[in-house]
Amino acid sequence: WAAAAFVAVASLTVTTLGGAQADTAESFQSAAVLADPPVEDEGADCRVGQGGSANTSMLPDPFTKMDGTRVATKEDWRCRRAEIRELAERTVYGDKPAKPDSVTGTVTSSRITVNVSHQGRTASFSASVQLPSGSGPHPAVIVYGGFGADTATIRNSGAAVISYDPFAVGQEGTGRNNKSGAFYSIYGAQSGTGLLGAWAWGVSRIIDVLEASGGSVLKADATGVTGCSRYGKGAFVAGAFDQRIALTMPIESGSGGVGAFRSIARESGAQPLSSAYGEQPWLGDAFGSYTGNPNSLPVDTHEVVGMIAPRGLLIMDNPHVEWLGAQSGAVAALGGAEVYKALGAQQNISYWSDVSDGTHCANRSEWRGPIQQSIQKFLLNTGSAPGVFRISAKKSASLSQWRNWQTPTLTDGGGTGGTTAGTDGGTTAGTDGGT
Ligand code: MCU
Repeated sequence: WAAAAFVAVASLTVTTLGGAQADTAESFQSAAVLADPPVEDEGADCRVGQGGSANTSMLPDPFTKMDGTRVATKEDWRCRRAEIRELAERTVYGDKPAKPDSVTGTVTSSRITVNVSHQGRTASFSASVQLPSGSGPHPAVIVYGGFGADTATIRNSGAAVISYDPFAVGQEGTGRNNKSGAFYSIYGAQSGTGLLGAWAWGVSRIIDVLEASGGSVLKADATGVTGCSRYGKGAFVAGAFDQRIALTMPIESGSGGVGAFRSIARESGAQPLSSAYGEQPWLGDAFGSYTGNPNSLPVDTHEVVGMIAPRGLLIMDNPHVEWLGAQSGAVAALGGAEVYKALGAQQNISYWSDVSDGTHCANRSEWRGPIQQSIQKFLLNTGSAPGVFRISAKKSASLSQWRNWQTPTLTDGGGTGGTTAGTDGGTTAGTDGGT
């Protein structure tokens, strides 16, 4: 009953804040923010069964649960997301373990240190910090590597830049049996988790330290993540696997990143799945069984996009370099956008491949606006999200060829919202406040 009372207050506040005009994205976001501080994995308590392999050239239905029933409420989505997470770990990325036994560290205006210990093993890494102007505490964007990241735009938008060296957590250039870096010091050199999962784990540990620091320099509840190319793959996976990340901005992530695996396999010139698997141990060891038959994957990346919903997501792709498989990026974005729609948060996902310069990881003027808007909306809580799909004509995509399922409108019923849906069919919060 205490929980129900709290929900009632949260719903009431949403109504007051949003008013009758509030769009659904606003209501849902505000409700999420007011109801609870975000946690790394909201579905950690969900029970997930074995699940099987698929056999379909279409994108799997994000809304059909492992037991064959369909998601009907926003609360249902919570544990469906947990199923997708689990399937993605088992078949694509490898396991991303929960918070280790101990995570400590420091946050200053120039540096973050992270010390981890777990079951007798220890590891440390650090990241540099550049603050924006003005007085703090500031939100921050974790920037993978140095590639193509427009750090000036990030700071001009009012967020700090945390420069993250993913190789300190998962080193490139190793074989699959002798992986190294902080993650593998803790979980073993033969861990089946690929570098993308390891790097995502490192991002989560940085956020643990931000939380523990009390937020005097950098806010713990306003973190974004970005990177280009292999670091775009990394940013995508980090955002999917930590629900404390308010804004995810993968750039030119290609094969092994946002691009739908089924689509990559059919997109002319795109980096083949076997190449993305073999070039570096980015993907988990288990993905080796699927590079030749992605149709048997029980998940695809549109559902990894869905794991990010309803949080802020700005996917940027380059249509000029075939290897980057931008068409498959658009397919995944369109498929994942259906999860955002179902949650009433359509404005929170944007996709943009309509750019003129073909240079890989160029600093592009077209993206400055949407990056700034996204940072302001999702990290500073001002203005509105870009909410656009600008798919280059060079790499156009349509979802109808890729799906044989329809998108439900999820109601608020079932525990996290009121006990009945809003009378308008779900575009505003329930009026009964959960009583
Ligand atoms: C798009 O990301 C990768 C690509 O998958 C690799 O094949 C290539 O070698 O490197 C790209 C990258 O990270 O470029 C900076």
